[in-house]
Formats: sequence, structure tokens, C-alpha cells
Amino acid sequence: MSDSDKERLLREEGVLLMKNVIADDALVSVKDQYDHLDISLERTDIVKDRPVIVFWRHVMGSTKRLAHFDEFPALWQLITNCIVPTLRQSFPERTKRLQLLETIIFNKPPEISNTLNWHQDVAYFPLKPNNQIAVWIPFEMVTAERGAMVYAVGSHKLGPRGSTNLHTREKFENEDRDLIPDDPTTIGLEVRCMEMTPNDMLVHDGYTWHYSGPNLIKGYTRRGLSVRFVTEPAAFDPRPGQGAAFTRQIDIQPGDILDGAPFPLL
Ligand SMILES: O=C(O)CCC(=O)C(=O)O
Repeated sequence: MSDSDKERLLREEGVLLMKNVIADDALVSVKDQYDHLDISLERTDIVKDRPVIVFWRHVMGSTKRLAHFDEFPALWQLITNCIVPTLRQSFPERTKRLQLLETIIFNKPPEISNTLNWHQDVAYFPLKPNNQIAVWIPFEMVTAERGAMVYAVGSHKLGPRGSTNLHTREKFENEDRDLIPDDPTTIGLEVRCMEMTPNDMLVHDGYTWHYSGPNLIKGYTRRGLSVRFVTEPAAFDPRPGQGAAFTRQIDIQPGDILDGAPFPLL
């Protein structure tokens, strides 16, 4: 597929699955360092002087933990030496400006993990304009039974939607925007399950609706790395219902352009 086709498909469908763009050995030290940190990481306090990596287990009641890149250098290398160059090469128009917004590793332990319900990333982000792209890479093969990502193709064109509790779908207090329907096929959207290997990379628009089901396979872990980038200067625009961890790192006044050490330009 040519780079202009990739750019066009991302613009038209709001999501693109790129096959075989991650080298076999690219994730080896990332997974090693993740496993090492995961054993002892307890930090939950947010810092405002550097970006954080959110460790998020998809189990009801579990607390998000926070790592720093100086203790997870392989992940910084992956973002700067692999993810950013791949994005820039594939989507030159869309990625002229890439500002790191947040980095999350989603972990679905076997059998006890739950569904992360339909959502739109930008619903949780207090920015205006609210234009981002996100990358998602699995650490293991993912299938429908192993918590693969599922997208409503073209949903990014339907504008902002309300934010809900991702585990229960309960609407947040003061949320007055329309919600994503329970089943986007009822409004004519195609729903596509993205089965992937760790050589593949998903790219989605911040407005595209998506969810992931539970990991049902006994003895099988399922981790997914998500890195989100702001693609144009964006002002801080707080509103109720926007609960992403990085919002507590913002140290500017409403109306000011997002910047600062947690949000470097790459
Ligand atoms: O890894 C997952 O299951 C969820 C990821 C996700 O929803 C996201 O990256 O926005």
C-alpha cells in the first residue's frame, strides 16, 4: 500500500491496521523491562516534570500505576526510533507535528479481565482543537477471544461523544454530549475486529470509536501499548467527565496552549 493510500484510508475510515511494520526483535527489551517493572511498581502519584507511562490492568477495582521513562528506557527507544519514524513515513501530512500526550500499557490478565467498553479517546481529553492520533501495538498475538481491538469504521466523522465509565458504560456526572450507541452497526457503521501479531501496528484517529473485549484464554497474557500524540497546537479546555491520568500533569491555565515537560514535541 502506498503512503498516500495509508493517509487516505486513515482519513476515510479513522483507523488503519499496518501489517509487519515492527521488527521481530523490537519488542524484546520492552517486554523484559515491562515484566521487571510490573512486579514491583507501586507508584500512583502523578508528577508534572516528565511524561509518565500508565500501567492499567483491565480488572474491575484495580488501580492505575505510573512508571517513568528513565526506568523504562526501551519504551522511549521504541517510541522515538520506531513508532515516530513509522508514523512520519506513512502519514507525512498528518504527522508534521507530533506531541506526546500519553502512554498506556493495557494488561488483560487471562479469565478475570473485562471489556473496556466503546469509547472515543478525545472524549476524555480537555483540549481544543482535540486532534490526536493513537498507535496501538500488542505484546502478544491478539484474536477476538484474546482481547483484540474492535473499531467502528468511519465513526470519527460523527463528531465528539460523551465520556462514560469504561468498565460499566455509566455516564459521567455533568456529561451532556450524546453517547456512543451500544451497537454502532444499528446506525450503519461497520464494526471491525483487528486480529494482530506483535509485528503489526494500529493507528487510529482520536475521534474513532473502539473497544476491547476480555482475554478469555487460560494461561495467556494480553498486553497492548497505546501511545497518543497531539497533531496540532491545542489549548487547555477543561470540562467535566474528562478523566485521563495525564490531565493531572497539566500545569497551565484554561486557554493556554498545551506544553511542558510531560508533553514533549517529538
Ligand atoms: O488495549 C486495550 O484494550 C484498550 C486500548 C484503548 O482503548 C486505547 O488505546 O484507546
